[in-house]
Amino acid sequence: MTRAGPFGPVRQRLRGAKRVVFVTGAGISQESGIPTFRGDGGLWRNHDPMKLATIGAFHDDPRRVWEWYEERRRNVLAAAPNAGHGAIAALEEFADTVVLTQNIDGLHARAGSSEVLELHGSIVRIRCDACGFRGEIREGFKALPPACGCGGILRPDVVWFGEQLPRGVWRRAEDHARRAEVMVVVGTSLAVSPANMLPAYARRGGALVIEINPERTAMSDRMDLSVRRPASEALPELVRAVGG
Ligand code: BJW
Ligand code: ZN
Repeated sequence: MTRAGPFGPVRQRLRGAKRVVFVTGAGISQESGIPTFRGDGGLWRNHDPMKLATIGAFHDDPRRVWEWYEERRRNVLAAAPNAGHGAIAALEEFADTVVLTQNIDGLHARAGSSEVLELHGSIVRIRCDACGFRGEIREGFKALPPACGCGGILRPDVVWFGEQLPRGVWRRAEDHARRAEVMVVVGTSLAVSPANMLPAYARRGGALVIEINPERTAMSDRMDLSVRRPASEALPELVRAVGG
């Protein structure tokens, strides 16, 4: 690291920035003990996404899908936000800060971020497509798949492959991306659409676009700066660069 820190090359544009938009993915929660999807140790190494994260898989075998989600719900509810989530929340002292997250773990809000758009839903929220029930349930379910009072089968309120993102959430996310002054893309492989279009929207709108990821991604070449460090180290430095 140089004396200017990892953000040295863009320091002038960061200092005093007033609208910072984050796009986050599983990598930011990896240091809270929540596994990522792709790469070494990723969930898709040992699990077939088409058997666990599609509505077809849920209809075929809701119990199998629910067993996987119950295990992950226990892990998420026992996890705590890390220094990366904390730094994003702390940035609110200096700039309008919005978090567009693909994560379903709720850790940004628990760290204190006040404007978080959950693009892929929430693993803590449960819904019933038969009667429209939607609510947070933190307790484990005794029987799987859990039944709704209406007789329908409950499901996690997450977005599976082939499903649309919640329309209002996506519209607001696009809008924030287009109006960003600085966009920071943290801990995502950018393999999944439409979330992976957000950096391009920001770029077209004239934003400075920075990536924080120990590994290269498919979009690294289109970033103004790629910081190859873990989120928990790089994000506190980013806050210093904007605020200090
Ligand atoms: C660190 C770090 C540290 C590690 N610090 N960094 C063909 C058929 C059907 C659909 C499609 C199709 N082709 C394309 C599609 C569209 C599809 C898609 O994109 N598929 C691609 C995979 C090909 N997308 C959709 O289906 C979306 N809906 C949609 O498009 O609707 C319109 C439509 C409908 C029908 C047909 C076509 C279009 C919905 C996507 C929903 C994604 N759902 C999941 C599961 C959510 C629920 C759950 O968690 O159980 O969302 S999949 C999974 O991937 C999860 C994540 O949010 C998402 C993104 O992953 P993320 O966050 O990027 O994680 P990783 O693991 O990929 O990367 C982690 C990164 O962190 C790595 O780069 C590491 O290096 C880094 N890292 N440690 C910083 N300490
Ligand atoms: Zn119901």
